[in-house]
Amino acid sequence: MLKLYWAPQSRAVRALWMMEEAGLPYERVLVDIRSGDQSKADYAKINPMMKVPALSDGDVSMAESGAICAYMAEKAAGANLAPPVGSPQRARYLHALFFAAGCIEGAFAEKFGNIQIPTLQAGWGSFDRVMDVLEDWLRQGPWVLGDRFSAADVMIGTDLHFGVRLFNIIDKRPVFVEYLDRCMQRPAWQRAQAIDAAGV
Ligand SMILES: N[C@@H](CCC(=O)N[C@@H](CS)C(=O)NCC(=O)O)C(=O)O
Repeated sequence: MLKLYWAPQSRAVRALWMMEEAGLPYERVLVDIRSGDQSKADYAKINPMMKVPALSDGDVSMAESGAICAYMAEKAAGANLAPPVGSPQRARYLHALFFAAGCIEGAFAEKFGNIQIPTLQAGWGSFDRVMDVLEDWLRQGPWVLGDRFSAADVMIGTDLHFGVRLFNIIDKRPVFVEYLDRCMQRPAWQRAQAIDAAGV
């Protein structure tokens, strides 16, 4: 049985949404990060970074929300959450997944920490540049890959939700607002948000 280690109101909601999109049976294991559960030895064996989300699948376990989304897209192949290996759409798909982890996270850290790093050295360039790339990708829509919804939307959609709706650090560009409206209409998003709000 797949086990998702998660905590409400955290980055784990990315993986939660992905599990709901994937549609395979899974068990949720609450890791109370506000009480320090993530630092317990048993959990450190599952994710040595002692953060949520993490996923275990039989004898193996993994972490990093983007990797979990990619893994689940392969595992639940019938759910059609990734373009086929070798297809041209894989280029944007992989780009977007890595962009979320490598560039959006950095851009958020820049904003939250009010840090100034020369664009030449910052792996994400700059917050504004990251937002411009996202807007460019989403302008045509409806999804990051055009007509095809994919695990990349789970990552990008959750991050835009964090930035635009929860933390108010991203301007409400119409392209972002309309994209988020589409994300919110997905039943799997709604189930994940309901679980997250219930907190159990
Ligand atoms: N790069 C990780 C980040 C995960 C992360 O930062 N999780 C936070 C919650 S939003 C956490 O578990 N914090 C608990 C701690 O650091 O003790 C991912 O994308 O999965």
